Formats: sequence, structure tokens, C-alpha cells
Amino acid sequence: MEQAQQQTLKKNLFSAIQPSGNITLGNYVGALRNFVLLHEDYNCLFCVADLHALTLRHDPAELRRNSLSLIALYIACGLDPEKNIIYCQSHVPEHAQLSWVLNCFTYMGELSRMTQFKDKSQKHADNINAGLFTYPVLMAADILLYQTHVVPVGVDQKQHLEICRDIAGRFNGIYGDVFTIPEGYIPKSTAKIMSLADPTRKMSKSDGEDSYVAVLDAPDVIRRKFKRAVTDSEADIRFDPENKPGVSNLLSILAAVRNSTPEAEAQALQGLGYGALKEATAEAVIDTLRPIQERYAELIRDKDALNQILRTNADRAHAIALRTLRKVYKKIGLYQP
Ligand code: ATP
Ligand code: LTN
Repeated sequence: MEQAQQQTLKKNLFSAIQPSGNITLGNYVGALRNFVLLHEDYNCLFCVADLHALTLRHDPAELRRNSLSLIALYIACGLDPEKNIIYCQSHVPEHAQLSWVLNCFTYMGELSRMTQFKDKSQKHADNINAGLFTYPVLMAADILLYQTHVVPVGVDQKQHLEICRDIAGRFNGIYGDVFTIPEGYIPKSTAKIMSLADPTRKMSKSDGEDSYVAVLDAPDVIRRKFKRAVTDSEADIRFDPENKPGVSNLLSILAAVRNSTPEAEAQALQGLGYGALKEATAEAVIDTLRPIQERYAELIRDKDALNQILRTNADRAHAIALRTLRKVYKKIGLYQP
């Protein structure tokens, strides 16, 4: 079948990651890995959510570096930038434009119920800005611009997807079928990788270095981080997230990279100590990341090639986004000469 014909038969997939720090094992297991798993079956857009990254105080040079690095990482993981649209959010102005319109269809009450907003405003009490509050509206614009059917994300983004569906439904209720209502694709097991420093909290790239393993960490760094991971004072290896969050998190990570289950990994390690669990997890993670790191090292060297990919792909995304934005402007009565 012709490529164009195949494309029209496939459904649309959209996802994004913020370039707000080093991409973690949590991002990989919760999101990136599923992008790779799904990308053949959909028309995909993978976005670097650089506008979202402005909601926390940041260093401009670092944001620039992280954005290009994330583009290279998407490709290094196996996402082909010709078959998929891999681009930066800020290169396609329709994201910000649709976001403004959707702001006018979103209630303060629903935004104030978002747990990410509550968490982040607690963590960054000196910078509770309006962007942090309306973050889910920009995310809804990202998704709705591309008539997205499926959104692969980690479980922490479930609430944001719900609000996106609500906004789209509300808009369609008034103006007819303008937006496709998206479905989430959220992995059930290992949906949330926890911090190595505090296993009751999500592993997050904007937290301290020792709390996460980065996809691009060198093998020795990975070994050291797992060695220091918080466990507990017992000795038995058992999958029990409630009572043994640290050990269970290591088992989840091990299972995720080996495509097995935490229970099976616990069984296989019976009679051994936490040292063995940490070592096994570190080695399995290193083996999984090695090919990605090798490919990444090649890609990041050729900045011109990456820039070219960014330009072409922003144009491709823009062409689709503009169609939706025009339709929205027309429906809501913005005069178009
Ligand atoms: P930040 O610390 O800046 O909030 P983050 O590490 O939470 O960032 P995001 O850019 O917000 O990462 O998320 C990118 C994707 O990775 C999302 O789909 C999110 O659900 C997923 N994700 C993030 N952290 C984890 C985690 N610890 N376990 C599983 N999935 C995760
Ligand atoms: N908020 C997301 C990143 C993100 C996103 C999106 C994910 C921004 N826009 C659209 C899916 C679809 C996060 O993972 N923190």
C-alpha cells in the first residue's frame, strides 16, 4: 500500500516530554518506551514541550541544551523523524494560540483540583505563576491541535488527560465536532517509577541528582545511584509497595527493563540480600540503556542534521495544526478576511 494511503488509515498519536532536566528512567519506562512500542501503528507526533518547561524557574542555556538533547534522545530510542513528526512545541505557534482560546473554555475550579499544580506550588512556593496553573490547558491544546486519538503518558498525567477530554467535550458540545476526544494509553504495571532517595515520591527529573537515574547516565554513575538507593532495615526481598516501597521500586524497575513482573523478580532473588537486588537492577538498566546511549552519542555530534530535522518537522506539524486552529477560529466567530 502507498505510504499516504496507510497514513490516512492510521489513527493519530501525540505525546510530549518537558525538556526540564535530564530524562530519567521514569520518563523512559512511563513514556518513551511506549512511544517506541506504538509508533508503527499510528501517525505520531512526539513533541519537546519547551513552553511547558517555562512554568518553573530555569536556566536559558540549559533549556536550549535539554531541548536539542531530547530531540536526539527520541531518535536514539528508535523513533524515525521521517516516519514520525519529532519537533519543539515553541516552533509551532498554534500551540500557544489554541491554548488561549481553550483558556476561555476552562474553569478555575477544575484547574485548582489538579494534583500536579498542588504539588508543584508546594515545592516552588516562591513561584506559583499563572502558567503553572494553566499548564493543563496548554497540554490540551497540544493534543487537540492534531485530532489525536491516543496519548501515551505515565499515570501521573491521567488527570491532565481527563481535563483535556472535558475541555474538548465542552467545546464540541457548543460548536459541533471540532475536536477528536483523545484516549490515554497508560501502562498498568510499573506506571510510576519512584524516587531512589524517597520511594514514596515519583522519580522526577527536576529533583536532586541522586533521586533519579538518567537515561544518559554513565554505567558507573548508574551503579553508584542504585547502590545508594533507599531500601529498609529488613532483609527479605518481597514485592509490597505499601510496606516496602524502596525494595518494591527496585523490583518494578528490574521487571520493567526485563519485561517480566516484580513478583517473578522477587522470586528469582529469594535468599539473596539487597546488595544483589541493587546490582541486578543496575546491570539490567545499563544493558537496556547502552544501545540508546551509543546512538545518542552519534546523533548529538551532528547539530546541523538535528537542526534540519527540527525545521522540516516543525513545518509538517504546523501544516496540521493550522487546519485545526482555522476551524476553531471560524467556529467561535473570529472574523477571518
Ligand atoms: P518534571 O520533574 O519536570 O515535572 P517529569 O520527570 O515528571 O518532569 P515530564 O516531562 O513531566 O517528566 O513527563 C514526561 C513523561 O514521563 C510523562 O508521560 C510522564 O507521565 C512520564 N513520567 C514522568 N515521571 C515518571 C515516573 N517517575 N514514572 C513513570 N512515568 C513517568
Ligand atoms: N505534561 C506532560 C508533558 C506534556 C504532554 C503534552 C504529554 C505536555 N504536553 C501533551 C502528553 C500530551 C508531562 O508529562 N508532564
